[in-house]
Amino acid sequence: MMRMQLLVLAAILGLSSAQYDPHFKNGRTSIVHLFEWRWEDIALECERYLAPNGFGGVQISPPNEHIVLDYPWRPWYQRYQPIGYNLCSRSGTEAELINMVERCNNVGVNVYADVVINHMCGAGGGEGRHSSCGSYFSATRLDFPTVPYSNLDFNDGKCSTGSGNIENYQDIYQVRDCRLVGLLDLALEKDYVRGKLADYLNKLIDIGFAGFRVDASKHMWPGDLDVVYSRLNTLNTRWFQGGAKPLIFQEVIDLGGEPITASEYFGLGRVTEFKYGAKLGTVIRRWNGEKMSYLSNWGEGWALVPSDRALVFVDNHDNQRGHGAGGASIITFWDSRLYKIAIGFMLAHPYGLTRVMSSYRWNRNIVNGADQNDWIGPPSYSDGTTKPVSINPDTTCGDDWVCEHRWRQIRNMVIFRNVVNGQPFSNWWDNGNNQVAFGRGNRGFVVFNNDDWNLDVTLDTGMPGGTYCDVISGQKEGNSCTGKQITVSSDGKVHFSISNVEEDPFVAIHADSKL
Ligand code: QV4
Ligand code: CA
Repeated sequence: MMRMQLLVLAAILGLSSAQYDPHFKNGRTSIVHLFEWRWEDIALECERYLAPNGFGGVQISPPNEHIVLDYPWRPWYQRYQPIGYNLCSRSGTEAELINMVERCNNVGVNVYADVVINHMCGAGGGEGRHSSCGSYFSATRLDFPTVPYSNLDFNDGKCSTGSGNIENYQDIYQVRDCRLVGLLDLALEKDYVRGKLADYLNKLIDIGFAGFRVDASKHMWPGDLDVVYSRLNTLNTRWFQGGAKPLIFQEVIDLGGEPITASEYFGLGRVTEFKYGAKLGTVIRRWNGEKMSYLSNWGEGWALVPSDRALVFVDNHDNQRGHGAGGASIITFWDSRLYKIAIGFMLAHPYGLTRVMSSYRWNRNIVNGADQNDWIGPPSYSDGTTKPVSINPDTTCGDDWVCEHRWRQIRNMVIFRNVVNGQPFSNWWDNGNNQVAFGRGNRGFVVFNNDDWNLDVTLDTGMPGGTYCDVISGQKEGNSCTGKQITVSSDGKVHFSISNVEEDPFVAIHADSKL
């Protein structure tokens, strides 16, 4: 009885230190994925932009040693083909990585690593020292001496398909024990392999990482992951509370229709909710008769995973270029007007732990719906090294770095989410079509017009009376407003008018944008 009560107590107290918690500082609420950025640039960005603008954390590209591919030339995806767990990568050296984590943590911005632990490089990866740290390996002989892994550490014997690859996603044994697109599949049932993976993750935790995106989690057995996670250290107490566990968000693509579901991984950590961007994209594109008014019960009401298990995003590094899953409805920076609406909705809505994508531009070449240039890596010099992220005088980025997170509308909605944190979803209104509005208690209110006609309506906002600055068309600067001014009457009502042809057909006000 006593023991039982203690266990229950431990479970309750443990909630805040559990692997679902991002451990954000100072009331911050969102993660930004700085895809393919160099460590030095991320350190600078934490100090000069992310901390001052209230970003809670950054997801980085895989920090471990990876294959270097000559054909196609230095594709971004070479980083999803590990050679070992040394910490030199296309983004920089181990010293630069450590320096970055320290500098980000010192300004209260958490760092999450993308960890690739399901596999090593592709079976066709050859042999030699063609890797980011120059370690010898042989994909042909399944030999990775820098770990070391040998042919005993892979799943080949367990996979029953003729090709050795996953051929049928309806067969859970293939999905977990065969090769994902030819990538050499690690035997996570082996204690030796589990130990190597736990050592790698612990090295990152000790450096000061706050958690992990676990790549290809669908392709690993939940029981094996459980053992690896159970061996993880708690976070570095230089920056985090004693006993804090790393945030874990697992890449499980579950759009329905497969026997493996995201729910199998809920006990282990959060999961990436891929239905979120696919469905929201369909609504905002107004495909299949979908309308924004249907979003009144967005979240679990749309069969999304429970909010406290969800890591949500409009697009990710795969589905913005046709990899992975999500399909044509996914909205990206290429459709910037719709993208701002989608991100604005995501950041205003209380559901899920939100991640903003930050991309680079590449030469798209779409033939029959497929991008022939989906492999192109980050902006680079001719020797294949990544260009620094340059910053223009107007604070946007140059050299083909898109920096969505620096777009005024997106950055200001990241701040909006912090200001309304913990407030309930309230005062929903819709016109039965694509004009919708909602509040977050008495701390914030948003209105969207995604119809082909003007919006003109008086709404109950739940906000205290006064004049507020719209943070989409501009923002509050000192005591003035560079955008639209919105007057809330003493009873909380506002008359909104939003033309359908405005650059950004939505408006957002919050407690800190009051003039
Ligand atoms: C090729 C052939 C195979 C052949 C193999 C032989 O296509 O049929 O067996 O050679 O060696 C690249 C190439 C791919 C190539 C493979 C191995 O694109 O053609 O196979 O390398 O050489 C990224 C890219 C992949 C890339 C991979 C490794 O998206 O294209 O493969 O990196 O470089 C599913 C999963 C999900 C996954 C998603 C893409 O459930 O987990 O597919 N998403 C994650 C990452 C993603 C990454 C991986 C998983 C793998 O988000 O970026 O794949 O780590 O939905
Ligand atoms: Ca596997």
